Amino acid sequence: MPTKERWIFASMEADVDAVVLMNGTDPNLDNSFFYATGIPNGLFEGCVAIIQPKKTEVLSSELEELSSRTSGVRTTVFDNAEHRHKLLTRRLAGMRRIGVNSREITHANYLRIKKAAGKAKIVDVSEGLETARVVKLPDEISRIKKACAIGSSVGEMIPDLVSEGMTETEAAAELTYKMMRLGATGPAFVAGVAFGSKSAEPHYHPGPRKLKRGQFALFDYGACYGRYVSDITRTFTCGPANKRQREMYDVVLKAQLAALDEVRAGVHGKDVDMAARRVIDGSKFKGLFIHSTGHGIGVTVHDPGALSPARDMVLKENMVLTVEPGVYITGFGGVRIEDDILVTKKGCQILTPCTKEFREI
Ligand SMILES: [Mn+2]
Repeated sequence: MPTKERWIFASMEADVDAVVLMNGTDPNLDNSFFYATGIPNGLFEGCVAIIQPKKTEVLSSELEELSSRTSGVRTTVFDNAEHRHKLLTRRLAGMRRIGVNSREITHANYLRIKKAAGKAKIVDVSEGLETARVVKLPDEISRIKKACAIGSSVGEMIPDLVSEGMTETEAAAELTYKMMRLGATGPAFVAGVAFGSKSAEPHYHPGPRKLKRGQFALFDYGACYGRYVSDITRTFTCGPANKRQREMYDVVLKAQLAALDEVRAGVHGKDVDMAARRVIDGSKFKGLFIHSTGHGIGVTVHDPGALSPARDMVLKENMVLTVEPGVYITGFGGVRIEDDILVTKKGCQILTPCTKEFREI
């Protein structure tokens, strides 16, 4: 397997001497900084990673020195912004072309790098970084698998953790608590727990709404482990489902299984999307699947990579993607079923094997 540095440079078309990634203040951090360095801990505000084909160096603040050093990355500590500028200027001296990640750098930091780079040309390598990030290396896959295993285990527990009368925020807290008790280093994002008609909003944040009998209860959540995440969705009804709820669930499950069946290296992402969309659009819920079928996961919940009619991509071995069709009826509710998968030569490995048979709370 190639080193992370080799992998990054092999994925870029641009010929650069180094890639310089510089974090702003939280939340304006460059996710590729954490991707490239692999450092699992710390915040790294204002820190810089200099990636070259054979070495990576982090210019770290004192606050992150231990996190950086214990991860095995070559580390130099700066005292203040002026010292950081001196160190960076020295490191970039003699280079002709320097890559930056235009998609995640702040404008202020771009100007700082430009100043330190002197006469060197600044090149945008964000596309190459995305190409690198979409196919996962073994260490990344092992962290994602751990995050997925935790999310999947908690998915099995949902009917025991959540009950009628509980609020969405209480249910989100229960899921988050269980994930961290199982070793997650945090939640991947605020658990999207949506009851009743709110389940028709795919990016809903939990509120004070109480679960009532007869409602949908949708749980979209994930664990974070060593900076890598999982993203899983399961939908239930509180008490027995009515006919329409059950029809929605069965169509979404059928669509999800059809999409999973399509996945293997060499297939187009838009064809996987189409496999799910065909099932839904061939049912009475035509037109109610309002997003794409999946996206990459990694150091972010929406990592590069898509199973979408709009952004096509040929699947490769070791991509990690979500497969998550849904049906949404405004004012009534929604159903989504989401798994995380590892693309293999002949198909895929489901990393979140939690039950998908229809379940009640
Ligand atoms: Mn997702």
